[in-house]
Amino acid sequence: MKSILKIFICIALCWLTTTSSAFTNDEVINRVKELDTNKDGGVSKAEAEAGNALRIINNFDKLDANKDNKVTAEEIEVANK
Ligand SMILES: [Ca+2]
Ligand SMILES: [Ca+2]
Repeated sequence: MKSILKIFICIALCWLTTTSSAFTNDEVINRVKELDTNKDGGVSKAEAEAGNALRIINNFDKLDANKDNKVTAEEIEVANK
């Protein structure tokens, strides 16, 4: 009975870690589109805050590789690698 519980916990942990890791490209693109309310192709800090995108807000300076004050899907993908 105990070993079954262990296996179950292991599966649950594995599932959690894989799903909470990097988004797939499609998810990133869709998320950026959703957040990019002025449709300039990138997410500004204000847009990230409006959409409550904590991952982007917390890592904004790191994600914005070309320092144009907006984060594009490409920049997020590069940072995820
Ligand atoms: Ca924008
Ligand atoms: Ca940028």
